[in-house]
Amino acid sequence: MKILILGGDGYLGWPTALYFSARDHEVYILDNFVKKKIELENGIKNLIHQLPLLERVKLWNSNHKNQIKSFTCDLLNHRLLYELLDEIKPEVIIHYAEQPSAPYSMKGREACIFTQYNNVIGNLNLLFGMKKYCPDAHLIKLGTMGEYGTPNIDIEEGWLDIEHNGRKDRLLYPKKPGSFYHLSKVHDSNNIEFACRIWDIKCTDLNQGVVYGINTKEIGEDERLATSFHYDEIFGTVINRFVTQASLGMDLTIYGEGTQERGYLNINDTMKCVELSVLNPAQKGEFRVFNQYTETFTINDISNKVLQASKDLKINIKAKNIDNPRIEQQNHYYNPTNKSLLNLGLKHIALDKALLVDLIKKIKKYSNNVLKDTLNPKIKWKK
Ligand code: USQ
Repeated sequence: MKILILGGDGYLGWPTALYFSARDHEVYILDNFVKKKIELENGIKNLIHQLPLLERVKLWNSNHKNQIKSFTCDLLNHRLLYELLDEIKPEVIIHYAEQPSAPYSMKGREACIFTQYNNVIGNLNLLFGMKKYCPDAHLIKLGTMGEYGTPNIDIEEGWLDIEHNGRKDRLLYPKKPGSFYHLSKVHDSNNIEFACRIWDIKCTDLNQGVVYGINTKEIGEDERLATSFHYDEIFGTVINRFVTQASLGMDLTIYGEGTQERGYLNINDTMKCVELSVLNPAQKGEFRVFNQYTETFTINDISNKVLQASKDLKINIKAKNIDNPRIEQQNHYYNPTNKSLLNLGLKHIALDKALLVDLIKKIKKYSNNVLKDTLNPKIKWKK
């Protein structure tokens, strides 16, 4: 299939490009490198020194007959985006090209507005471009489990059957997100659902949980193909931060009581979930939502697992509860479903001790690269 990956330079976009190229799909990448700009502006660096995208693509292409093609394009530049959609005529569009950090979006007015403008308008430009140039393409949009927040009822997959005053309807699930970033994804979901309804676009919105892991089978041990693993307070997700802290012999930073619960998945399972969505497309006019996580944990569950793995490696650390820089519910009900991907055959990787030991060992090799200062959370939800 002709697959266009938006945000193909990112933590997930790059391994997704390699995953589909290795499976003989025709892969096109598009990126505007804005994440790299945010890294520079905030003095953060990913763990492994990366080759620039074009060099990575060249390296991959030198060993594969199926060549990845890469373009620099900002989704905010709708004319260039339209030209590329017209030229490529993709059958599948996998959309990762958004500012992905909740803390960044809470830094202040400018970062918040950048996040929402970049994400929401970029996504709208894409929808208008698809309508005109590739109306039959299947849009696979990376949403987030954080769109739902932590409501006191079971979390369904995007939709909710409601009975109110004796009448029934199937409506979009009510959203209660916890940051301006998560809100941007809520706005995207609403805009896409409307576009499916009026223009017959087909979309799978993947409400993804918190991803962890450093590499995939295609990246293997070749660090020249490394993806952008972050451990800092802005782009580092909690498991990736904890294993980095463990590898440095530092105590784990539990925000607040650590009782907050979320859905998690391994980076390799992201690839599998996206592939299942590609191979089982939505229908024309359908706005389909899959909850893309494989296990749920509290922060305390995760820290206990990381502490046990550390003990095996003779790393003597503990977990420390620090003031939660975020405003989020600490003790809450959490019962989401992920049955759609399971029904399509998803078999998941478990977050077990062996996996964590391996991850800590891998990260330890790069401990000299870690900017320790960037591990401490400084961005607060409430000033
Ligand atoms: N947390 C800690 N200690 C840390 C870092 C985080 O206790 O050192 C806690 C946070 O308070 C939060 C939880 O870990 O309760 C998850 O935080 P996170 O930074 O790992 O993830 P989050 O900000 O929710 O965002 C990440 C991705 C985002 C994606 C989202 C999925 O950055 O792109 O949308 O995970 S979800 O959380 O399901 O919305």
